[in-house]
Amino acid sequence: SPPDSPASEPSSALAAGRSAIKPSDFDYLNIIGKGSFGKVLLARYKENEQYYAVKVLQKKIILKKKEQKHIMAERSVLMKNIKHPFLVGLHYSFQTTDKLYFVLDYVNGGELFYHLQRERVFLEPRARFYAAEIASALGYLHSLHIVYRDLKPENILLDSQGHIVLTDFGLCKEGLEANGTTTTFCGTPEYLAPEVLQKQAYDRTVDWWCLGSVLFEMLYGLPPFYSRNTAEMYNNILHKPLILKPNVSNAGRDLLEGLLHKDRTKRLGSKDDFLEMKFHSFFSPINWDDLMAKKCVPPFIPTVSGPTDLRHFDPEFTHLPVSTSLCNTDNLHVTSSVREAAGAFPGFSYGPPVGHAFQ
Ligand code: ISQ
Repeated sequence: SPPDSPASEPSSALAAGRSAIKPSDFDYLNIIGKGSFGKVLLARYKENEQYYAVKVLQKKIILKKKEQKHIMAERSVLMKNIKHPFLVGLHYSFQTTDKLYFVLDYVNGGELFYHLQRERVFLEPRARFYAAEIASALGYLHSLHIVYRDLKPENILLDSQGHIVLTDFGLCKEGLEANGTTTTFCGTPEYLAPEVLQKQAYDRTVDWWCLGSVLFEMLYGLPPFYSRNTAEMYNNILHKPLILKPNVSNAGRDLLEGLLHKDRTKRLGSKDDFLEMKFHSFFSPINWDDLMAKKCVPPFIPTVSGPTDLRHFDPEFTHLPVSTSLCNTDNLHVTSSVREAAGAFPGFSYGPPVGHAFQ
């Protein structure tokens, strides 16, 4: 079959008598993210004219990187009926011979760290609000036995109202990160916990380290243990004691010391997970029920004129032409690697339960 025909598989959607969703059901308007695996596009679903972020991954590239287990894990993660106010929602996944597609919520308030870099640091109430929304999302994932692991700045977005949206939980570790040529001033893409750096066993407590790293960067303007020399920074993460300058409140510094414990068994969250955040004094101004109900007014509302306002996305991506990039780059010929990749993702496709319209 030609590369852009749907891969035939007995998905639940097909079994339910619904016709499979396919690439041509969308208009692709812009590229909004790009990496080694593929890209993220702003797309409009023709049937309801709603906007979605469609993540397109090349099967053969995933296979070359031996990442298919990881991607299938991502799909099963996304299929665990994950619904949380601060996690990006998956509407559909489908595949063609040569590509995997994820149809996700479209979020256009920009990366949290895009706004942080414009302002250098956030005041504590603002940092607290974002840290609380992120913590509640991590606690929810942990309750489903999911470890995010790769929480990093580019996966933390703001929606148009100013709420946090985490993307890419479990998906392509190094999959869609910006190409290294981006304008981000200090290029540590990930917040590496000591146990991850040392390739030791890790558990859900890595996520609390990452939360500590995010909070530290929001309050101090640089990641913890930062050095422009990467080797030195890794050494700092493993061996340098955390020294916190006193321009942050006692509660804030106590929380950071707990989250950035090098020994994961002593880290805040190692015992009662999210509950240890919930009851920490730094978060005492937070009403967690209101937070979850999105009743807490965001401290900052991104400027966007509407869904197609792309001002917060990197022009390096948005200025790329869509037509040449989406369906037909190097896949006009069914090569042996395309053939090999075609059947490597059985059961990938996913649609909402029968009786639920696409939304
Ligand atoms: C949703 N909206 C904008 C950008 C995105 C990047 C990755 C995943 C989902 C997204």
